[in-house]
Amino acid sequence: MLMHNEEIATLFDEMADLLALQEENPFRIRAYRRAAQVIRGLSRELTELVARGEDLDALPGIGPDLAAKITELVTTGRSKALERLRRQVPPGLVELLRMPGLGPKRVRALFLELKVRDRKDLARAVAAGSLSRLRGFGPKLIERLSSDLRVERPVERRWLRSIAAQFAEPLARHLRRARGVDEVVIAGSYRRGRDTVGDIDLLVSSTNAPSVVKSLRAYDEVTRWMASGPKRLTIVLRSGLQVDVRIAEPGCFGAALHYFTGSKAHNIHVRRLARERGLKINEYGVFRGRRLLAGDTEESVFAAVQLPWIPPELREDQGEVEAAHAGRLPALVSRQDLRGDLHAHTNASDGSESLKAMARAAHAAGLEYLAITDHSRYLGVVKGLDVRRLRRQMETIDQLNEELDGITLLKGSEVDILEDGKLALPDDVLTELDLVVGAVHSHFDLSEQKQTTRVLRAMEHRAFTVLSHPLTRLIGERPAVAVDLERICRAAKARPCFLELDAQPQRLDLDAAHCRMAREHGVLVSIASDAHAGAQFENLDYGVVQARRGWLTADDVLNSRRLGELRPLLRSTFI
Ligand code: DGT
Ligand code: CA
Ligand code: CA
Repeated sequence: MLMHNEEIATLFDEMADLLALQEENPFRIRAYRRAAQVIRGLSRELTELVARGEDLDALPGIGPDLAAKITELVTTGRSKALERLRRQVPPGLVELLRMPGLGPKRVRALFLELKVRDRKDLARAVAAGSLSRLRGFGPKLIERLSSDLRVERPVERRWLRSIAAQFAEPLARHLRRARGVDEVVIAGSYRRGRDTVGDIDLLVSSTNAPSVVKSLRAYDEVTRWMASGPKRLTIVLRSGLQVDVRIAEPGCFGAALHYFTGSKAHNIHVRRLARERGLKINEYGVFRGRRLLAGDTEESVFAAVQLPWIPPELREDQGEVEAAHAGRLPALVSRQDLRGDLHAHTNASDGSESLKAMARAAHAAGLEYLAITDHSRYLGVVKGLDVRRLRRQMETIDQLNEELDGITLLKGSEVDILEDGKLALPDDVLTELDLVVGAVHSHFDLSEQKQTTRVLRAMEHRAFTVLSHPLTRLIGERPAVAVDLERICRAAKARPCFLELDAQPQRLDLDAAHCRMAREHGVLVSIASDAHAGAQFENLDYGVVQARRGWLTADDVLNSRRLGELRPLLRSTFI
């Protein structure tokens, strides 16, 4: 049984939740949360580290106790401590903990005083009006809970693309090794780079379908065979991820790839274009009557309808077919275009590695510059830097820049935008920085009018450089705040300052449509890793995919500039 990092991290998060519900020692709880975060940032599987007998204690945030738990999970697939905790806490309480507004304290109160054990109980208690008796449950919170309870959980489960990748990529690699397999591509929404995917569509080019099926049978992560034909199978992996597998002959692989990459709307548009030219397109090729014109490569399929190849990220029928037809497809930004990164954390705030380690990792990721933007000290953010610590960090950065080769550190801060639009650090220190990344971390529920005014006011600050994760969404967890992004774009253009595409896979914020909006307003976008560990410069790959979905070219991206070009742009934001 192979356990993936994501599964281990999820179990650690669950441990933290269960401990919190028992009012356990906050340090222990935080240790599990931090371990989960560190594990998600690792670039190698823990299973592999354990198998090689490597020292897990050496990982940041992992002490001997957690190391032992990881080893137990990896070798036995179980954790006795977790099973004990699960027996002690009613399972429905953990789900309640995920409802906005409910932390461990409130869930405990619900359980102890009203015997609420799950969502159903909670709905009953809300309807009976018993919540108002409890401390810490104001009318606003009760109203919010009551409306959240009315929304049924969506039946369809979508997966973060980054998490689906951890299960889909190893399967693709496994199949590539099967006899008679030419090529394996993950198609569907995954290939189009959507931030979430409903399922995985795996396309295999092979003349030997039985060998592909045999290889699938030998893959021990498959738990369920749902539908099975000689060339079309649906399976479910242990993680719960569903995978549609299609096997295509090499001669029609390009047509199948185009068909199963989608989107459906894009396919329909291209098919209509083909019909107007007296052609027929399907997953087997492009035909005139019964004569096959094209199909082995995607390029040949597009060429048959007189179109250039369209990058998968654009295939949403959002004008890409027209643009291709007119020869006006944008030259999309690629990872190689990124020269630096303007948002990263160290262990001075909530990151897990030192300044120097982050600088080295950025250099190893091919970057020329890295802005260190630890959190300002303010409410929600633990361990944020106050003025004294920030100044000391700035001095250390100056010293490091003397000694480091091939990478330049920039001095920055991720500063909270307070409810009234003020920044959470004093002006004098802000103006000494190379850049100021402003972010909303509180008061997510303001009206659109108030939220927009708040952000616009922050952007007026003379030292403001980049608006970080402008929508402040967490995919699948927290919706976007209500802001008028059109107005924010206009203000950013006039000011000038920049918008960020935070590339953490769970944020990917700006989203694709808003990237496109920024581009149309001529506002440069900073594709930023928001790395909290050296391994997380990989986030940039996800950010680039999202930027491509937003039609961005290298010119539209702030950090595609070399440092020499970047510096005057950063300075131009100071007023
Ligand atoms: P997902 O899985 O919800 O994230 O989204 P997709 O785009 O991966 O959708 P999926 O898995 O249902 O189908 C994969 C591709 O197969 C889809 O992007 C286009 C193609 N496809 C599926 N159904 C149809 C259809 O009825 N007509 C056409 N033209 N294409 C289809
Ligand atoms: Ca799919
Ligand atoms: Ca599918």
